[in-house]
Parts: sequence; C-alpha cells; structure tokens
Amino acid sequence: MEFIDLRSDTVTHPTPAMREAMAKAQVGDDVYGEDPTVNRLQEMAATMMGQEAGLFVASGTMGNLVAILAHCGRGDEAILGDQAHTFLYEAGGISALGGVHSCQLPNQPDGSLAIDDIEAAIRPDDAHHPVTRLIALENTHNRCGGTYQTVEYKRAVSDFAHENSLVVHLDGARIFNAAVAQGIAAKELAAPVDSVTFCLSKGLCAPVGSLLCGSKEFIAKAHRIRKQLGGGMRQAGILAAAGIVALETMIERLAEDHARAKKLAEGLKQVKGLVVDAGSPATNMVFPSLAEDVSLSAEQVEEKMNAFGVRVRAISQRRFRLVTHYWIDDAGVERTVAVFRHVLH
Ligand code: TLP
Repeated sequence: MEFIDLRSDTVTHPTPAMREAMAKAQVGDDVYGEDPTVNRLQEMAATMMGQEAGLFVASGTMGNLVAILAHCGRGDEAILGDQAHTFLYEAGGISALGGVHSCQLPNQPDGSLAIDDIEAAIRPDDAHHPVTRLIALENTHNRCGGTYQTVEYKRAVSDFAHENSLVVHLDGARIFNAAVAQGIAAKELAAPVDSVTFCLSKGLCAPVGSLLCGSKEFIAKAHRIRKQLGGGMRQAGILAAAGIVALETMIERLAEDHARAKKLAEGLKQVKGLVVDAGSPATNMVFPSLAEDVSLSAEQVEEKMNAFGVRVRAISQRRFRLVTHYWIDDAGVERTVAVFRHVLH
C-alpha cells in the first residue's frame, strides 16, 4: 500500500492468494442459485456461525438492513444502541426503506446493552405504541472502541429476548476479531442469536462482501428482500472466491493486528500531546485524543500526518481512530508514532 493507512480495516486490499482464487473461480448465475463458489461460501459461513443457512450480500450495511427488514414489519420497533453502527452510519436505511422505528438505549463501555434497560424499553401491548420486535447487538463494537462482549452475555440477551417473544440480530461485522481476542470460535458468539451479519471486507481483506446467516426460513425471506433491494448479483463467485480464502486463511492472523494495536497504543502513550485511554486496546482499534494544551484540531493533525504518508481518521474535534490490519507491519506502527511525535512537537 502506498500510504500507512490506519483510517479503517475497510481499506485493506485483497491478498495475492485472493486475486489468484478470483481469477480461477468457477461461476454461475447466483440469482438462479447456480454459482458453486457463492454456494460454498454461504455453506461455510453458516457452519462457522452455528446457523442453518447463509446469504452473500454486498456489504455489512446491506446485511444489517436485509436482516432487520426480514425480522420487522413497518411500524415495528427495533432496540439499538445509541452508538450502534446501524443507528449512526447506515443512512437510516431501516426507517427509510423498511418503516422500522428505532429505540436507542445507552451502550455500556464494552458495547453491550444492559438487560434491565432492554426490559424497561419493551412496549406494553397498547394501541398507542409500536410493537417491540427486535434487539440489535454489535460485536466487536466500533464506536465503543473495538470492545467485545462475551458468550455469556450473548446467551443472556438471547434467552431474555426469546422469553419475551423478541428476536436478536447481531451486527458481527468484526465477529472474528471478537472471537480471536477471546480465544473462542465465532460460532459460540453467533449461535445463540437469531441472525448475524459478518464482513469479509474488513480485517479479513477480501475486496467486497458480507454474509447474513440465520435459520433456513429466515434466509429464504432475506433472499427475497435482497432481491427487492437490487442486491441479487450474477457471477458473484469471483467475489465469493476471495471470501473463501479470507475464511480459510485470514482469521487466526487477526491476533497479529491486535498485538500491533497494543504496540501502537503503547507508542502513542509516550507522545507528548496525545492522551490514550488507560488499558490496552481490546482488539484492532486505538482511539487517541489530543491533550488540552494542543492548539491544533484533530482534523488539522490528520492533514499534517497525511503529508507524511500516514493516514489516520479524526472522529471528532479532539479524537482519532486508528485501526490496525494485514497491511500494517511493525515498521508502519513505529513510523506512525514517529510522525505523530513530529507533527505535535
Ligand atoms: N464501518 C466503517 C464505517 O462505516 C464507520 C468503518 O470504517 O469502521 N457494522 C460495523 C460495526 C461497521 O464498523 C461497519 C463499517 C459496518 C457495519 C458496515 O459495513 P459496510 O461498510 O460493509 O457497509
């Protein structure tokens, strides 16, 4: 990569092995269900999530949208975290396209929603209220700092939801980061919920695509909604081939990204003018802030860093997000620390 690009793990290019698999992929018309490579990827995904079936979709945003539209009707209410990606960064798709009303609860520091808060938010059976239908979780949690929630929490929310006739959708865009950080299989986190989206095009480096997994009945419904949204792709096996390489070879190595995020956080703590949250980053995201005495804004610092070939993202006036991934090596971490030091000296 030309730059040291820490803005996101979405910037990752496909690996040479992915490009080779894409060139050789067997394909068919996936709208007819005839693309063998897409079918294989969907089966692999379902197995890895402990669910019955999978559906290849264009993006994480599309996976979450299709899932919520499949679970909820117009006027139904979905409970989301106030820091949830689906609430903040998916262009309001669930309400714009599905008429789904949202209820936001405060995310806890680890990205979870407190079960007491969920209980209090469930609407009474009264004509004045929308019908509460769904709880959406996110793991790892992006805005909460790349934090993760445990299997026990996933089970507790799902049990609670099912006792109350609700369903749980998990935005597991980075579920493999959550699993690797805890030394467990992703299916342990995903099997208790009713549906889960995960992304191939973040830390796993595939160029495009996400998978939505759930029961066979749910995926049949989701398949029709994907078509309604214009997401029926044809010879998508070219893309799925890279996804298969991602699932076969790129999961365990996420631990390297987590180790580099720790190294990066340690380095940034030593830079005068930066404040890094106490404790280690949970996965592959580091969120440094500018110290009070720094007169530059985060955006100005971002611009100056750019001129030295280091890309970081200013997420507010004083705060940055840096995400480690496959294309960031130890030298890149050291250079990033050095450039921050130079820009803030
Ligand atoms: N997140 C992107 C930006 O949109 C903020 C990023 O750079 O982190 N769920 C979560 C938790 C995500 O972080 C993202 C992407 C998505 C869903 C959406 O995935 P895509 O970009 O494939 O639609």
